[in-house]
Amino acid sequence: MGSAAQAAVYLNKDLISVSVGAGTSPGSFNNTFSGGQTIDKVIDAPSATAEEIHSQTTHIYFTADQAGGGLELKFDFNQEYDISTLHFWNYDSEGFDVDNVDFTFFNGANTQVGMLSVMPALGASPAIVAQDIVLAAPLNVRYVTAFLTGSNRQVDFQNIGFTANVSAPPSGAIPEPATWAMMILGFGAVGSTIRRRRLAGA
Ligand SMILES: [Ca+2]
Ligand SMILES: [Ca+2]
Repeated sequence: MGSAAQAAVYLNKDLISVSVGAGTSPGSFNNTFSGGQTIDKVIDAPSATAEEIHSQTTHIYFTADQAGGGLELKFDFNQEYDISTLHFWNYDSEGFDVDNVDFTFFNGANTQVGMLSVMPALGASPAIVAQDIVLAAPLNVRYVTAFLTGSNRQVDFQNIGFTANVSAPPSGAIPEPATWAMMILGFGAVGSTIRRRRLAGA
């Protein structure tokens, strides 16, 4: 097996997808989707160092009805990556910025492989650049759930991004047929456990 590390890549809409999760609390998206805009605004930064000027066409702005409510985002990386840095472009004033993000990381079999809570820094003004948060190596991540909240119910930010390397394939290469069967069974069991937890916590 070659051991040469592949170059880290910045994961944006060219490589990953994002959707609004069913765990999003009751609330309003304000002008976020005005004029046919989509949630892809979360992942449209061309690079980890890109600047973005805040406007109604570049930001994501959610207001929860109740304190503690927030916006849930579900990322799908399409394959497993080892994440090294998280990038967060926050709004520039306390009255609307994101105050906390709970990240949960899952591998390609939808098994949880890590969690992280982040209190992101305020963005700059007028050009917002990312706060870079070095992660303690969540490995083999395909799916990420992010739950964003503001202490005053306001959630306004520009982008979320990830710098990562494609995960190495499992050593030993091709699984035996019996292993595949176990993986499929395991997937079903994990999926139902997660759904039960989610319902219990709702
Ligand atoms: Ca954006
Ligand atoms: Ca705030």
